[in-house]
Amino acid sequence: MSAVQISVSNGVLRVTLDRPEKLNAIDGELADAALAGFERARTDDSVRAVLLGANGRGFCAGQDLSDPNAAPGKNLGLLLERHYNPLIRAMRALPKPIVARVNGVAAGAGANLAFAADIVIAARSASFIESFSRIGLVPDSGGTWMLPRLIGHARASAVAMLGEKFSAEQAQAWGAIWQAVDDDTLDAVCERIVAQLAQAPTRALAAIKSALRDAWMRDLDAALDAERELQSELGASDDFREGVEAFAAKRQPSFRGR
Ligand code: T3D
Repeated sequence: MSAVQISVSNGVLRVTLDRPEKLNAIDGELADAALAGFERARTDDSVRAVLLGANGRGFCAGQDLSDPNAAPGKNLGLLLERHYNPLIRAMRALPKPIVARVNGVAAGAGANLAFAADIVIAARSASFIESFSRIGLVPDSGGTWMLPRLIGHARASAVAMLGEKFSAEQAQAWGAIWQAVDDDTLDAVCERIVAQLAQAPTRALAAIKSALRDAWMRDLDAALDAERELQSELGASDDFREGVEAFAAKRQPSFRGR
């Protein structure tokens, strides 16, 4: 049985971590299977949005600390290069939106996996912990890059150095996630959002994702230039034509992602 379940329906590809007995801790197999899911999302034209979730009581406990490949003395940099970095790169480069459904604790690389999604919804009972410093490591999986951008340097320093758990509500208040929702509404909220994204103008969402991501490295002039280029492309898209026609006709648009 695979450590990750992958399925596609109604334009949504679901990547579901499935090692519940280990709180979905990441080993090489799980990381590779998740990467294969995002690769399929990239190449399958029927996929217009991704839902990243997990089975069991936790979202993901980060690196499987019982994995001999990650034991003290091993070259962890190689492990990152082989498994974690390709996964985070694939998520950030995917020209389709990713919704993360965080149902319980998200620790270490598990937290940063969630933060690499475009929209993060967490159950109110869920929590996040940058647990790396507790075992003598630095936040990886993009954490050092993502955290200060999401929550600011002061909070990023504290959560990374202290390694204290913070709640879904705290994560929302800090801007690390989009929403903390009542536990019994988590599925409904995630399904509604991912279904909406799967009906949205996919090329525009891809442009929004890349423009926002790249803006973190650009000055205003470069961002204005990038917006000009993207808008030139989108202005010629079928979905823009449909959006404008639907607006004029006072009807709901039917976007096809083209
Ligand atoms: O190779 C490298 O190391 C480089 C890459 C690093 C990336 C990283 O992610 S480093 C960070 C690794 N993760 C952690 O340090 C988190 C360790 N886990 C915890 O701190 C806690 O378990 C949690 C906060 C995640 C959850 O706490 P709690 O109280 O809800 O559950 P628990 O009782 O601690 O854990 C439940 C079971 O899951 C338990 O097993 P048992 O005793 O029932 O047989 C526990 O050992 C196991 N488990 C939890 N986390 C991991 C794990 N097993 C393996 N690896 C884990 N990360």
